[in-house]
This record gives sequence, structure tokens and C-alpha cells, in this order.
Amino acid sequence: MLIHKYRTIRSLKICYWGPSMSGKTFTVTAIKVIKTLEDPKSVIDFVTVADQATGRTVFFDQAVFGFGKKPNSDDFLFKIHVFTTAGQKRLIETRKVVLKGIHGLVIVVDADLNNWEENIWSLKELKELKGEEIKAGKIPYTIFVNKQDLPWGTKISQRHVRQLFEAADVLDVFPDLDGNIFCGSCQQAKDALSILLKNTPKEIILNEEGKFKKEYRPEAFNPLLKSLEHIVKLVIKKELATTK
Ligand SMILES: Nc1nc2c(ncn2[C@@H]2O[C@H](COP(=O)(O)OP(=O)(O)OP(=O)(O)O)[C@@H](O)[C@H]2O)c(=O)[nH]1
Ligand SMILES: [Mg+2]
Repeated sequence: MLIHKYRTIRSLKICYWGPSMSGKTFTVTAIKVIKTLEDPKSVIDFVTVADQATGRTVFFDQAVFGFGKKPNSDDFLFKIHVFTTAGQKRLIETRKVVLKGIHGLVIVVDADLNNWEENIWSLKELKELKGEEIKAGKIPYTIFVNKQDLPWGTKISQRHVRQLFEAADVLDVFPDLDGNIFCGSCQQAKDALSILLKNTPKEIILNEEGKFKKEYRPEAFNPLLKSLEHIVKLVIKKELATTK
């Protein structure tokens, strides 16, 4: 019975939403890199469409990850299609396309206090486009506050998130902040991994199958991975409840 239910929700679409330069592409790329090292089969596809000169996303990035290993098999129960939106204001039409049919959202906040207004604008636009569905509980969400490597006093940290959502006048749409906020830095994750790979002999960090041992995963990756895993779990829970 459970297997049957799972079959009905095999593909999930998760969208990373946030202002330009908040780190959506960087976050999904970092997740792809660590997954490729730890379990290459869990990375089914990865495409990024960026402007050559600026590196900014012009349409979307897409990654497809396997999630939930079937017992005694290399197959996964779910295919997670992860999309990032193009954050530049002028690209609203592409964002509307990417938002179509999403099952869940990871809202990326740019922790740089200089970008407070950009965050507000991005949250307001999300409310305008998907507010009703989110409010009705049809689209679960998690919040990833990136760039926590910025110095204290210049950044938005966990305790400021409610203030930000209040300032954007979106608390009616996102009442459940507690437990859904993950703070991290993809820059720190990248730097920590580079140092580890450079300084540690391969025979220590790789297992006999040539896979990166999870116990060596730099801690900085955890908030990135947890914000995605948490949204996937929320979506599966919701889908199971509605297919009963
Ligand atoms: N200090 C710091 N900078 C970061 C971090 N993550 C991203 N950045 C910076 O932000 C830039 C933009 O990151 P992207 O991932 O391309 O941003 P994006 O949200 O995909 O932007 P769009 O594609 O325009 O919507 C990067 O080149 C970094 O310079 C971080 O954790 N810390
Ligand atoms: Mg991008």
C-alpha cells in the first residue's frame, strides 16, 4: 500500500527562490558536488543556463537528484527535480514559467544586510505569484539564509528572519518560520571541501568503492543539504496525506 502511494509521487519539483546574487546557483551546485562525491548515482542530471559574462542565471538551473534508496537496490524512490529561478528583476516571465507545477520551495535569503531591500522585493513577488497556494498549505517551504560567512553586524542571521518577513509584509503567507530556517554559507562549504581534498590523502577520505566517506563531509554542507532534505520530507508528508 505504501509502495503504491510512493509510486504516485515519484517525481517532485522543488524551486529555489530568492533575489539575484543570493546564491541559489551556488547552493545547488555545492549540493551537486558533494552528492557526486558521496553517491554519484544520486546525481541524475545537472544543467545550468547562465550569462557567460556575469555568471547570472538567465533562465534556470536544473538538477535532478535521487532520493530515498530502495532496499537492496541502487534505485531511488523519488526523483527530485530542483530548479533555481533567475533572480534579476527583469526576468520575471522566466520565473513564472519555473514556478509552474512546483511541489515545494526553498526560499534563499541573501544575508548581506546591503541586500535587505532585494530580499523584501523578492518575498513580495513570491507572495504575489504563489501567496494563495502557499497560504492554503499547498506548497510547503523551507528558508535557507546564505552568506553566513559575512562578519557579524553586516548580516541577517536566524533571529532577524522574522523581522525581514515582517518588513516584507509576508508573515500571513509564511506563518511557520520556526523549524524551517537553515543558516549557512556555500562559500564556506566550497572552501572547506577544497582544503580537505587538497590536504587529505585519497585513501583516507575514499572508501573501497572510491566514494567520499560521509564522515569527512565538511560541516558547512549540512545546512545546504538539510534545507533540501527537509523540504523534500515536508512535500512527501503532504502528498501522502492528500493521497490517503
Ligand atoms: N560571501 C559569500 N558570497 C556568496 C555566497 N554564496 C554566493 N555568494 C556570492 O554571490 C554570487 C552569486 O551567486 P549565485 O549563486 O550565482 O547567485 P544566484 O542567486 O544564482 O543569482 P541569479 O542567478 O542572478 O539569480 C557568487 O558569485 C558569490 O560571489 C556565500 O555563501 N558567501
Ligand atoms: Mg543563479
